[in-house]
Amino acid sequence: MTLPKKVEYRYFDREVETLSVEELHVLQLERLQSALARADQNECYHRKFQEQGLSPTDLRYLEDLQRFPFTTKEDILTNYPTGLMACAPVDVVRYHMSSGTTGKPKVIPYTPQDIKTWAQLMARTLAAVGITAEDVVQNCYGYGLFTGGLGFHYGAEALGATVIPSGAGSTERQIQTMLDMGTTVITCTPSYAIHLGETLQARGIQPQDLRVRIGHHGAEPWTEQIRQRIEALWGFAGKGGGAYDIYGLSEMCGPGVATECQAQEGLHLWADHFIPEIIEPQSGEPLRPGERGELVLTSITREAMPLIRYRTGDITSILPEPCPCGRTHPRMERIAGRADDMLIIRGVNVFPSQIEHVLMERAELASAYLIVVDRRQAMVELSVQVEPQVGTTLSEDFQAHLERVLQTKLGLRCTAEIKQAGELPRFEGKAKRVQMIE
Ligand code: DLL
Repeated sequence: MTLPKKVEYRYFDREVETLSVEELHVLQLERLQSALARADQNECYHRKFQEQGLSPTDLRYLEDLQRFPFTTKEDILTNYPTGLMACAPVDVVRYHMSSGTTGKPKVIPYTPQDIKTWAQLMARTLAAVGITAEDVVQNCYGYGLFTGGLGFHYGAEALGATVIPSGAGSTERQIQTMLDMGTTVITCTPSYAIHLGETLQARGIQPQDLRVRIGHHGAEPWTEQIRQRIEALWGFAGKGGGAYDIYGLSEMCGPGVATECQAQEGLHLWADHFIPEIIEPQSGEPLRPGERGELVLTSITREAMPLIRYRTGDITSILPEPCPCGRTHPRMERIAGRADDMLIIRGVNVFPSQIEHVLMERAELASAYLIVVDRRQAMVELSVQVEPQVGTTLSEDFQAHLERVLQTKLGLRCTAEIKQAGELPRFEGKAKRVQMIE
């Protein structure tokens, strides 16, 4: 019998990452009190607190946070561009912007200290998946208003790794760069990791021709099946690495709020900077560890724009068991999707990630797919467009079979449409997997 290889867990700041829960709570309380005091200097927050008859000094225990009001995306947008800022404009050294689907973007200001904190958090995040100063990180997240590019860039530099700021897209150039420069880590969305991997395969480049051993992927939901596909395409396991999930949102800093560690059993949420709560999305009532609901985050070290009880819209749960890596920061399960991405089809709720889960279990299907929701008739119709892997011929009854499987697993009738290999869209940044026809 071969025993599984023992993982040597890496840390950036072991002391902080393994603080006892009591020590973590003491630190959180102290930081939360000053974050509330800081937020209270902002007119809008001050008014919100007053309306509830609260002042920052009313927070004596961590549990008191639940008495404070939620902050929503609408709060940021109605105070566009910088109405929620808690520092003087002269103290801002950078703005990022996160575009919603409609209208104005959310504007996120940073002080010099916010940039430093973020870089340190990202260095910690990268180290948690096994990246070291020896690594060559090819950063294929978009640079610019999106936080992915600069977030990974500063973090990798703070770790002492070598960064190639190659940005999103230009797949042929990305491949040449990784071959020539001996890239050992790629950072990009999971959908781009698939696209890049498929392109390598199509060019006849084998995993052993490359030194890439780690992929750090986030900015969009992805399933365990996609992880397995990425790891297989890139041959990560054979090189002692893997494909790891990283979570973040511009409002909190960008990437670096939570990451998987080498154990790949949930994402550690850095609780010395962010306090998580899980609530029932409709009622706002708190949920217990293990129960799935909306993630609410309070940033306790952000200077330029602290956010108190911010409703992220992301659906997850806090995992109650300790992690084998020894980190004490709470773990959350991978994000199932955003509450407002949930599809309600003829009364059945379904997340696109649940459909992805079913599709990606079929080895004969390529990783590209498109979910089409047709709302033109009173009866909403759901169809799923898929394509075979290159060089695979699907059996004649495949379509009917897939429709049956989807119906059984989702409890929902839906049509499967088979496209030609390579016909469906590929993505360089965040994938758009759902098309609405209204
Ligand atoms: O996507 C920050 C980021 C960049 C995270 C690179 C990871 C890697 P935003 O553009 O503001 O920021 O989008 C944030 O993306 O609320 C989630 O809905 C989604 N999201 C981010 N990471 C994940 C993930 C960046 N690992 C929004 N799994 C969030 C699922 C994710 N969804």
